[in-house]
Amino acid sequence: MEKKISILGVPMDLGQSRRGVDMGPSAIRYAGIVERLQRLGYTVQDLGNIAISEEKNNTSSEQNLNNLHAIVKTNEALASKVDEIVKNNEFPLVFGGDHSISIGTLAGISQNYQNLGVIWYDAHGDLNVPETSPSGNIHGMPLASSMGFGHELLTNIAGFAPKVKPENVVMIGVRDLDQGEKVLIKKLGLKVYSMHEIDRLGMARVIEETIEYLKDKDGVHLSLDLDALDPTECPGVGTPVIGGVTYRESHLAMEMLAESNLITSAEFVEVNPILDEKNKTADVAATLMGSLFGEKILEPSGKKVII
Ligand code: NNH
Ligand code: MN
Ligand code: MN
Ligand code: MN
Repeated sequence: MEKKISILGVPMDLGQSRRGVDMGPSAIRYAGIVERLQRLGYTVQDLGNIAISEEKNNTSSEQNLNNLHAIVKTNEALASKVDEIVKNNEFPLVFGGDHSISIGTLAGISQNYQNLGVIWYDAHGDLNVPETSPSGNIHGMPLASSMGFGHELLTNIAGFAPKVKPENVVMIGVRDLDQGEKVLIKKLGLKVYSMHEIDRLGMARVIEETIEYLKDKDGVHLSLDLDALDPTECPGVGTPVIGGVTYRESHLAMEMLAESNLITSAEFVEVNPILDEKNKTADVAATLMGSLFGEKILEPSGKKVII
């Protein structure tokens, strides 16, 4: 893993319907993430937040794509910033904001890899296109968009498509899919560890298999939606789904990914402090990041942290 980490906040809430997720980056910073990563020996620079565009939609061909233009504009800016970070040999660590920002993160990262792997850790598939979306919310579309499915303005961020090959994607934690998403999963033959597989195999085996599946990629991006975790442990998310991954399982997953040394970029999204209980969800996000970057219970880290 790169020893230099560059943090970018994206206070985006236009990809979904609940206000407050724009405060996610602040909440994660407040949880002490910069200091935590510094204690682990990294050089950390916080680049602050990307400005969110307020551009209005303008044509009727853009139905069921709420706030399309603002999201496209913001993602273009995010993509070039992330691209710059990767080209500087720094590890891009992006804080959301809602999951629509993943379109920009992946657009920036994928320019720098031939064969990028992606781990989509989420209760949802995020595989909708405007024709299948029940909500018109773009945070339900980023994985489809990044594989080249959906409105051209979304698939073509940074001027090229697709960003990710379907065979390079592993989905973990899925338990709420819309009809069209199920069809796309079948059609593309996506690798999915739904809650059913996690229950049966256990998280250790799921991550072992994921590592094995992605080990030959030239980079692996982790896109972690906090709603993958159970709402009892992560209540601060806009679309909670009962029966999620536990904190311990997620923690183990991050430790195993750290040991694998495969992860080359990451984003943590959908933290909504307004819906949270005492910043619990942001604290979980920060702790998971600690583990992803190598924090271990039995190794000194300079300060007592509960992991
Ligand atoms: N599938 C639903 C939709 O497209 C919900 C998506 N919500 C998410 N995705 N939080 O991760 O609107
Ligand atoms: Mn338009
Ligand atoms: Mn998501
Ligand atoms: Mn989700």
